[in-house]
Amino acid sequence: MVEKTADARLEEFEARIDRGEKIEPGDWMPDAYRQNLIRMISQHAHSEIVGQLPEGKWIPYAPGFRRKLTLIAKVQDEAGHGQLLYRAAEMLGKSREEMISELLAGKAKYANVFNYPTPHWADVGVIGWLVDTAAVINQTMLAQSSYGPYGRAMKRICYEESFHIKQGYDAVVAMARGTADQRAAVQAAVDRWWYPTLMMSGPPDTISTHSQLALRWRIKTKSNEQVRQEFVDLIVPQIRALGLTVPDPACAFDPASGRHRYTQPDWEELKRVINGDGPCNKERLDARRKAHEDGRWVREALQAAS
Ligand code: BYC
Repeated sequence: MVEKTADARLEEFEARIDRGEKIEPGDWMPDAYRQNLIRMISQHAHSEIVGQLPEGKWIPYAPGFRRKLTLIAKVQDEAGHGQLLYRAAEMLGKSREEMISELLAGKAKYANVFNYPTPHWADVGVIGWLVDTAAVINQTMLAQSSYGPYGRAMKRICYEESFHIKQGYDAVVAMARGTADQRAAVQAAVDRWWYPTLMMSGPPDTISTHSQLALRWRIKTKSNEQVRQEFVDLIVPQIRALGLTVPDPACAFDPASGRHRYTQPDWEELKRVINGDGPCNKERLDARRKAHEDGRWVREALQAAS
């Protein structure tokens, strides 16, 4: 049998992507496709795991039994999402241990939003509502990813994330219809989370380093900017319907484009926060390191039993 040239294999790979076929772990793929997926999926897995912390902190203080139960369910879901995603990345050839040690060493990235504090119960509602809405818009797009295991994981995750949005929205509605103090608290939380949530969709196409390749190979099917615009168009009417204010005086509906105009976040702040210099990076990584140490005996017991 004649061995195919690298060019012919790449051509065949790209033709499969153009036909909308899914790439599976055992299929031939360019190394840059594999490395990009490992990078993105492992960062996504870390985001789910670190993302448990800002809201998890509020479990003991949740106002009432029903809110406590739904918050526990949500935080537990995030742990499950992390497991699914670590598995999807492992199938590409990088071990879970390696990914986790990079996280604990502070070398791996995870979503910027989880490096901000949650000083009030209102933050829990606003994270569920704003952050999870931004996440679902992005993940609905990623469900169409050319890499089969990632797309399938996204479908399952999006079902659960939709429940998370309801959990957050329900808490926000209760506060927005509550006392003047509750309304002020929820507005302050919207003010805190607005720009970090806009940053969550990633830098604009002009400065994004990986988007071009990710779009060419349909790892992503929309640009960061498209995803962010969809989020703004969906969420701004919801914020206003609750009598709350978007903390951006320039944010306005533009009838000509059918889109909302808005002020771009500070991209230098994103760079600082994802590179370790955000308000809570140290606290988050210390919590993960402690959890990893506390769980050592479980890993050792499982290893001894296998
Ligand atoms: N945060 O070239 P770019 C959740 C990094 S969790 C951190 O545009 P890309 C939830 C980027 O990684 C859901 N880092 O990159 C959980 C890259 O760094 P490296 C989280 C960011 O990958 C618990 C560099 O900047 N979702 O829903 O094309 C509770 C250049 O950027 C960010 C995902 O992880 C950021 N915001 O696009 C509640 C989705 N933005 O690798 C909720 C999967 C950029 O060169 N990921 N960077 O060192 C993606 O969709 C994309 O990777 C991104 C960025 C949109 C994040």
